[in-house]
Amino acid sequence: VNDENRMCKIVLAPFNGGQPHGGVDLGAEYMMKHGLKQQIEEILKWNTEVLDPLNGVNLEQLKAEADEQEKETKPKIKRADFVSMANKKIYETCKNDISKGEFQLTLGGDHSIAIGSIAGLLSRYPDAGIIWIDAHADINTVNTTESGNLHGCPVSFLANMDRKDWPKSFDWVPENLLATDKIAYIGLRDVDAGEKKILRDNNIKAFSMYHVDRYGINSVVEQAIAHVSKGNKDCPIMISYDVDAIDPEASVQCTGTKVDYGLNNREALFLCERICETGNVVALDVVEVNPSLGADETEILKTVAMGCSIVRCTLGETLL
Ligand code: Z70
Ligand code: MN
Ligand code: MN
Ligand code: MN
Repeated sequence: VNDENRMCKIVLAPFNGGQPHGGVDLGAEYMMKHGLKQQIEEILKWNTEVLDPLNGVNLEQLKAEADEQEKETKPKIKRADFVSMANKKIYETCKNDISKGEFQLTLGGDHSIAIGSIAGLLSRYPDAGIIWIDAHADINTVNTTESGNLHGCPVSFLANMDRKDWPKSFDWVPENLLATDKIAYIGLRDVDAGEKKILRDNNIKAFSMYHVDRYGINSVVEQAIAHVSKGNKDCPIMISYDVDAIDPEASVQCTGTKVDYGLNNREALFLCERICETGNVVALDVVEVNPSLGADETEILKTVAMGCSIVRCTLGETLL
């Protein structure tokens, strides 16, 4: 790719229907207000274009209608129809409005939006490897989920697990599925029992905080890259980054499911820098930034600024 003409397509995904908290839909807006687009243009010298797949969709109303209806029906999976609709739009935008060679940056929103973003990425790069940075594995199936929140399930949807049991209202399937040997996790420390079994049964590569402590972040990232690349030195790589991977005390207080003892700030950004350095990173999600959960302006600023730093490091800011 010609360095002078690098294009970053910024996909806004202000969606909160995959989990219980309001406010995570504001994550994209806050990162944009923090100057993310200008930073990408002026510091990194990339061209940018904003895509807004949910523009014109009355998200608040659709969510209220879903919740009203589900008060009576009490489905096991919450807001399946709403999550399906939003992700289909995100998927189609990522698939149709981004070309090979352009960077796909998706700003959430909760982590359910990765169903659409990753499905879209896989339409261009079917053999892409996914590095999933999270305190959680987000691989519950419709049968294992205890919460019914779809932000805890995107990986199982992408891999088409338990497809026959999906709610009828989740009415589309990505054309290119995610193979379970093309994902690696970093940062795990709050994984449900059912998820642990899925990780074990499918032999999925997962680095918990134990492995970060045991081997160090450098070795862990190296192993994650090697695993998802499968010996292809040009294997396209996507990072799906849930900011709750990062330690709340270090910087990320404003997220829906805080878990103690996470990545420190340097570990959190180093992994982006190292994956960038491969020259193979083609896409990034930044999700679960929830400005409405901040106790004060400083907490909000720290979380939002970390979201923006993740983007800049992934695009190469700190590489000399
Ligand atoms: C739990 C579930 C989750 C994020 C919480 C939690 C999932 N495993 N993901 N916060 N980002 O509900 O399935
Ligand atoms: Mn998480
Ligand atoms: Mn939990
Ligand atoms: Mn997540």
